[in-house]
Amino acid sequence: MTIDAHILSMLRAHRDGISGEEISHQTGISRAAVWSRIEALRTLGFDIAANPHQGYRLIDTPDCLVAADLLARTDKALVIGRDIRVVDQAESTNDLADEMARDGLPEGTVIFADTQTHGRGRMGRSWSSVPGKGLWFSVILRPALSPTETTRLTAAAAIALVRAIRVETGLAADIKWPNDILLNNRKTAGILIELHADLDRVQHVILGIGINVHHNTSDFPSALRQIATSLKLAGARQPSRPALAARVLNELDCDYNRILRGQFSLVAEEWTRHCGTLGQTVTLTRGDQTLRGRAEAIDEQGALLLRTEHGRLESVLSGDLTPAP
Ligand code: BT5
Repeated sequence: MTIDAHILSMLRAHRDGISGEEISHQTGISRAAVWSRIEALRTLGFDIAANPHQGYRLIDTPDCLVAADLLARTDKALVIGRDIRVVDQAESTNDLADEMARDGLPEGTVIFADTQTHGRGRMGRSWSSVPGKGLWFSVILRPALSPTETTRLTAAAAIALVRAIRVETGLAADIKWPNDILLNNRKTAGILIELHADLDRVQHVILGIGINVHHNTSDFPSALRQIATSLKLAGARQPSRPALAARVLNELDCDYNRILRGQFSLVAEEWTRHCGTLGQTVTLTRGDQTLRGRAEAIDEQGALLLRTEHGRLESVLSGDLTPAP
């Protein structure tokens, strides 16, 4: 953990205040150096009060993403969030994370961008990433899974997002298979898994997540205004991007570790409870193929089980669903 992250973590743990001396003792830097780090944090927007009796007290945190702040909030992470970086702008955080993974950065490293110029969805679609309005980030993972098993990661990310949104905003989101998080039937978050793999072994996986947080309708490109929403539009009162970011990482850490421990069934159970797609008759489109059927469950790989009109149970790993007429 960096010194700033350590200081923020102590301020959070001592809401009534902590002395400069104690911070200096725990971080191993001088009291003058503590004061100068506090000044630096104030410049970033952290409201930190100082008085001779109570010491330093964290009054308020800015809505911007600061790596030290996110690290301080995820300091119990087993894997995800061990290293967190923030940039102002990226073409796509999935590309940045991929480069970082190829450079050997460890799994669990997370990269956030305040905006993306070429944010993308699946199959080359674009992802709108307005500056300062949402969370656009990617996580490097190196799971011991076969390429087809990585579908489990989409399910894990989906339930982590549902939980994080509920805890931070009180809103109950629905999962639309495979990778959409919906509020009031509109998309508020999307998940993009990209693999770097050999035939039967995954080298690394980049898990990209986009969440619309502060958008008003006019912040979306016109083509999205009928289909997209944000936490704010769905009724969240003053959602905080850093609090939500840290919560998502903490929840993801929990679900990722469930998968590593062979407990995907727990993930699947929770996914089933939150998935609005199950029980519906749907049309699945995959390239120029279409399939109509009833969405019944997900299997142990994370694939959707679709009962076709002919009674066959098809297991599908990818595609787009629309309600069947
Ligand atoms: C997704 O694809 O939903 C995956 C989105 C992943 C975005 C993250 S942001 C961080 C990381 N870096 C990246 O470059 N990407 C990831 P898909 O299911 O294919 O949905 C794409 C479709 O969603 C588009 O064709 C639009 O219709 C719609 N869309 C685009 N931007 C949106 C937004 N901000 N909110 C809601 N819907 C959006």
